[in-house]
Amino acid sequence: MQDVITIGESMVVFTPVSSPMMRYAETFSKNVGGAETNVAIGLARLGHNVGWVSKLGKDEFGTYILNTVRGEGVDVSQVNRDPDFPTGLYFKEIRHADDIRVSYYRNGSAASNLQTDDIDQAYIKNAKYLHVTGITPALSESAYHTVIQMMKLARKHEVKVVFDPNLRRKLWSEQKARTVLTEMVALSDIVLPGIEEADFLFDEKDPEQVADQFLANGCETVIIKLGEKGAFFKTENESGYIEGFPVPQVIDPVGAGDGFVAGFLSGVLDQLPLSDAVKRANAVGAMQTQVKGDYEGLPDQEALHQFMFQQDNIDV
Ligand code: KDG
Repeated sequence: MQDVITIGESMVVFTPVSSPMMRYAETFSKNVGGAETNVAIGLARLGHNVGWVSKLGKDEFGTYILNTVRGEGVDVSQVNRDPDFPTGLYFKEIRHADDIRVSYYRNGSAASNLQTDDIDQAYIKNAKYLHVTGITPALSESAYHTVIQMMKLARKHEVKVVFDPNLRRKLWSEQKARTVLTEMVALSDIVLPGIEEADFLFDEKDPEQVADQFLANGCETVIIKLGEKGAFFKTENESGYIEGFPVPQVIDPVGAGDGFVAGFLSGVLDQLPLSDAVKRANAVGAMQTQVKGDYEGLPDQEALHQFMFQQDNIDV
């Protein structure tokens, strides 16, 4: 039985090394990126059982991603290899920590060919949580149907659905994004939008007001990510702001939101009070910003406890 399963595309990410700009770079580093595997890896490092549902090309890059994710302790038994479509790629220019530019080469990728037939209902039924993001439905019509089907099956089997909108404007139109992400909110138990995403969906910038909109749409728990300021959480019975952890300098912000989700789910799985789960989320998100790479900064249990202990002692 998995604590959490997730579905989505992972890509090989190339980052210019010799110059931050792709047009001048002669060398690139090669890593793995993908919001869903970032979350899965974060959870696995914190000691949870987690599985990933996806498709990869039957190519060298597909093998590289599969080996990397498997090596992090994630169950990859539900990842199919497709000989007819390539593994997706993306390039990440870190011109500055506040100016990250992403170029996708994922149109027609193996994962964008995800189909409802790729889903094993028993795998969903045996999980505690299903994690999905708003990236997967933006990949293609069939990927959209697959992720929606998975959410519906999870609900049918009383598996909690955890949704991070992860709005990626480069992948689809605003109108389509708003329609589909709103549909996904209504199929979710726990939602973790960034404040800009919450505003995008409900035209409301105030965390407390916009949280109510998610609850009115049927979600049980909403956690609004506020970046370095921390987060605001709300359920029918409780709510509150939880301060973020200060970091000396952001090295690479990509993956911080995924780290936040991994930290939160880890706290929930460890049966922490909600406010402590959000505190753990803030810590994991902050730690992920300290290392270059989409998931590389995600801590194991020991590193997390050390970071939180140090920060708590600075506060007193
Ligand atoms: O949240 C981080 C992701 O955005 C990154 O790892 C790559 O999945 C990715 C995407 O679609 O941008």
